[in-house]
Amino acid sequence: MKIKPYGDTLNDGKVQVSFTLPIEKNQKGVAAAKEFAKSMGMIDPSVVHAESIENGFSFYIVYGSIVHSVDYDKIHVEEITTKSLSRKEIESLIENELGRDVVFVGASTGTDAHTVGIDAIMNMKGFAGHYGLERYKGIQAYNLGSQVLNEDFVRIALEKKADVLLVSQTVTQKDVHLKNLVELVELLEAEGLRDKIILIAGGARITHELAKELGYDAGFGPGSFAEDVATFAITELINKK
Ligand code: B12
Repeated sequence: MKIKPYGDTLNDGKVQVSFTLPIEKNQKGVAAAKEFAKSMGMIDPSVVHAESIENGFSFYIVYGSIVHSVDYDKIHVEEITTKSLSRKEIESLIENELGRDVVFVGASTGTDAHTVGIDAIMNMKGFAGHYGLERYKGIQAYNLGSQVLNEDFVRIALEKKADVLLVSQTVTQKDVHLKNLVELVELLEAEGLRDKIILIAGGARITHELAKELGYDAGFGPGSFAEDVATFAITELINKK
């Protein structure tokens, strides 16, 4: 099945893009934004928003049509297939199937200072009405915060006898997230720990497919909640028993 973006009428190919240009906001800037959209293959682009954001910088939103379509049937992605359980169901699983507390250790690692994602998954109050792991009976959740070096992360994981490691990576500039994520896998392998723990990555640009490629058990992107992560981890621990 071939699909195209949809704006006004089905298959009209309407898309909207936004970008910043290193110039003042003026009519020349608007014309430059339009030219830029045309060179990206947009037909009849119109600049629907232009705004000055800082001396010498301006922001644009451009709306237009594209001719390309995608064969949806040919698209294959690796996804997590476990159906997420509720917090109560997860707590019962831990009690009945594992009979002990499960230790989660999480951090935003390397030079990454973004904490909101890992907090959303781990903190007591959680995110968007979904409580975080700290709230779960039967889960001991240690959130180490941000800029935690891989060496320290592994050391603390050992000290806490972690069952599950949660790694958050937001900044992807110059592929720093890939290097950092791979380095952690190598460290865990060197310590003989990799097979003993469930290793999970997450972040705005992390997919399950990418995480698997890098040697992780799972990857979670935007829109993930604590129950998705806990369902996956606890199910894996039960399967490993
Ligand atoms: C807040 C913010 C900051 C704050 C962070 C404060 C803090 N305490 O976290 C500050 C100001 C420090 C900051 C700094 C920088 N930032 Co910043 N920041 C953001 C911003 C606005 C929001 C990110 C956020 O909180 N999202 C909300 C959370 C809930 O979403 P999330 O992280 O995706 O988390 C969800 C999932 O991904 C998943 N998840 C996340 N982690 C994990 C972990 C696990 C284990 C699991 C299971 C799931 C999971 O679950 C969460 C809930 O669903 C974004 C832009 C944006 N609007 O997204 C830029 C953004 C992320 N920042 C960016 C950049 C470039 C930077 C800087 C490099 C800027 C600079 N030049 O200095 C620095 C880097 C600092 C550093 N050393 O890391 C870029 C990243 C681009 C890229 N891909 O590399 C973005 C996208 C902005 C942009 N458009 O350019 N930033």
